Amino acid sequence: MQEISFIHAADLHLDSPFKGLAHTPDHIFQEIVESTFLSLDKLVAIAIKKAVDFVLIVGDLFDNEKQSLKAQIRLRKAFEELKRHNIEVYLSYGNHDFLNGNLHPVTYPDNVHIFGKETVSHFTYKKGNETLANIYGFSYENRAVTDRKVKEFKVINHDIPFHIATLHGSIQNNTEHDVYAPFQLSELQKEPFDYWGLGHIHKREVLKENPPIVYPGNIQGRNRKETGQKGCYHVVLSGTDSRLTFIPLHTITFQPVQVDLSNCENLHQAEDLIQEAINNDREITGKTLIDLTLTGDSTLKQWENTKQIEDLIEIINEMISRDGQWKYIFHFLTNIKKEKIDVDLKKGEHFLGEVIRQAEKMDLQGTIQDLYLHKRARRYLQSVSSQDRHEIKEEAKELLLNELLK
Ligand SMILES: [Mn+2]
Repeated sequence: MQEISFIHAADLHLDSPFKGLAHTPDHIFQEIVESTFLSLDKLVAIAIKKAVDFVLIVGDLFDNEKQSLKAQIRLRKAFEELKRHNIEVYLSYGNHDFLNGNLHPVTYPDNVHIFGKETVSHFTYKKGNETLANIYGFSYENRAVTDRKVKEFKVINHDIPFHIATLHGSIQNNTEHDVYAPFQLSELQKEPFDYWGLGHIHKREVLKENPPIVYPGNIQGRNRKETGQKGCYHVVLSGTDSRLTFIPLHTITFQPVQVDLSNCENLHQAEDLIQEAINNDREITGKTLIDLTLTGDSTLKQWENTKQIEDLIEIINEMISRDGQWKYIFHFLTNIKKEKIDVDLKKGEHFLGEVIRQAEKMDLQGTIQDLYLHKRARRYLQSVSSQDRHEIKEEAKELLLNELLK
């Protein structure tokens, strides 16, 4: 029976600058900066180990459209290594590395097939004399593709056993990412493709199983929103079924950890509880950047105001970051349990009551809109979810009340 096997990856974001993590210790930051490249090396190693027919990379190979020279060279070496093992590569560029932004012309070895236009086209994959698959795709020529590219995907030559579509874009109702090349699930099922290899959304998700419609997610998390294991899919298609295996490629994970310090009387106990939570968290295995949330009451608030929590985290970090398999708390926030005072104050016909009422009415979106419309700033900003907005407002309110009630 005919069979093909391949690796499906997307969103490598090579040479991501990780600017927000520059405050981590030097040896850790060096590893963070190198992490996207190490994940690429792992991808190559796994493709060789599994002896796949080809590798699909569906957009955003580079973090920036200017395409860093270092990333290009590392990628070229990776492709050369795959060529030595007779593995083909089919790639397209996405919104982060759109074609017209590239500064350094680059020639990859001839096992690499690039979708060089914004119109959907295809390559035919042959194994020896046997024609096995058509692979379809397109690249972003400019930063945004808002057309419904899905309409251009048509199966060509039904005599070929496998048809694989690649698309860098978002399912229509996605609110967390910019919506590019939007599609609805039903649209992807109109043509008889055997596999939809998607890219753009950094969270791994199998949208549909038969035939598979898959976001592999990125290969290395880049910030506290990109948590957990990251990697690619190893896919085997045969005439009758499809087998998908997720393969982790990340070098470092981002992991949220929550610790409740409500019943904690002193900082020694707090230290114990935090260490314990980190040690017992089964999600934390290798090198991990920890995003810590501490819940507590007025005692925690006090420790925060006197910067003792910051000191404590620094001490813990010193202990957990030395090891080869280091861990590091790179970000923390406190979640002070609402006390009843808030509710009572809100009703009051006085200044504090007015502050609370105004804070709750405040239109945050309107306040920050200018920043999001700013030509340069908006490129660096992530969208603010309604949850984020709520948290920002709550934090601001808390801050005001604390200062006023001192
Ligand atoms: Mn991306």
